[in-house]
Amino acid sequence: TSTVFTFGETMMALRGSGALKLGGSMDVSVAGAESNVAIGLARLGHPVRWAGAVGADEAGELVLRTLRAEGVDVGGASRDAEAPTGLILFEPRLPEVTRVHYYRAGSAGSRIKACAVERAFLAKPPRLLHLTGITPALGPSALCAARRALRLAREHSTLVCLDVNFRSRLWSYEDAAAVMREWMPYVDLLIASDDELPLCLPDDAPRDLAQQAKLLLGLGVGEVVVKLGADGATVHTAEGSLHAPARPVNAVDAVGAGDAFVSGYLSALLDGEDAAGRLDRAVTTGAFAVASHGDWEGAPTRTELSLLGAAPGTVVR
Ligand code: KDG
Repeated sequence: TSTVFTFGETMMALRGSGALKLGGSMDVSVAGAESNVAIGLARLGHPVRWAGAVGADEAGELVLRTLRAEGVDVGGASRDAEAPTGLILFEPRLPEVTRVHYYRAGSAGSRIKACAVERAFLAKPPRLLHLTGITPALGPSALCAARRALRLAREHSTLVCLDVNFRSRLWSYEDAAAVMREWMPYVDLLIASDDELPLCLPDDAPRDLAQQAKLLLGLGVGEVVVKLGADGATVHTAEGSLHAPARPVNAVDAVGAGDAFVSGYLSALLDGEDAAGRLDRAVTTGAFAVASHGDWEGAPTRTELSLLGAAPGTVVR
């Protein structure tokens, strides 16, 4: 059985080395917030199923082949013969500033069908469902599929994790807020950056983060994890709040750090770790992502987790 079920749009990713308009060469890979989490979990040894949709094209083959190679179960994925796999370009414009360009409108991933998600979910009812706020931004079909997944999770007592991941290029603040607010009663574990919390709360919510988290707990969310980037993260539960600083690393690429953080958090949760253990693994996997190029390439295996504490200049022989 797959312990974790997730889906969302995974695209072919092209990463240049400088300003895009100057041309040059690009590296080919894949990127998608949910599949980044899936790969992170698979590397840590957790069975995980990804059930997104790709086009019947070579880019779609690349997506499926990559996930398969990483040990992610893609048995529930679907192929759409009438739409292409989406494309994302990463343009490192300054050492620590990357521009993203999407070519994904009308893509196969955005046209994912609720019935395909339902089939993939029911084939192996999971312990945990992971969704992001990117999927409902992709279009009505993807929104409907995500809603179906939430309903199935409720029917099967599956734990629901939602990473808000607001993408202003894909939809408006108002549209995102309407969906996030509708979803809150279904969410057991909410993960968001500090500026995303208001999207999940009524318009008149207080500005204080701790008060916002408390309101969310009052709405029935079991656990609120606030990502603070270089300042670490804080988890709020009915028992109280706990903060962990970020692990210091030489930052080379922040893309994918949030997803890596989520995979570490979920991994520790599945292992039965307490809040401190969950945060510790999350800031560790997040740091690995920041210290490596690419969305998911730097994700650690279990034995690699301890490498982060090694002194600079360490050679592991
Ligand atoms: O978190 C990184 C991903 O979000 C990004 O690589 C691609 O899924 C993506 C998106 O929609 O922005």
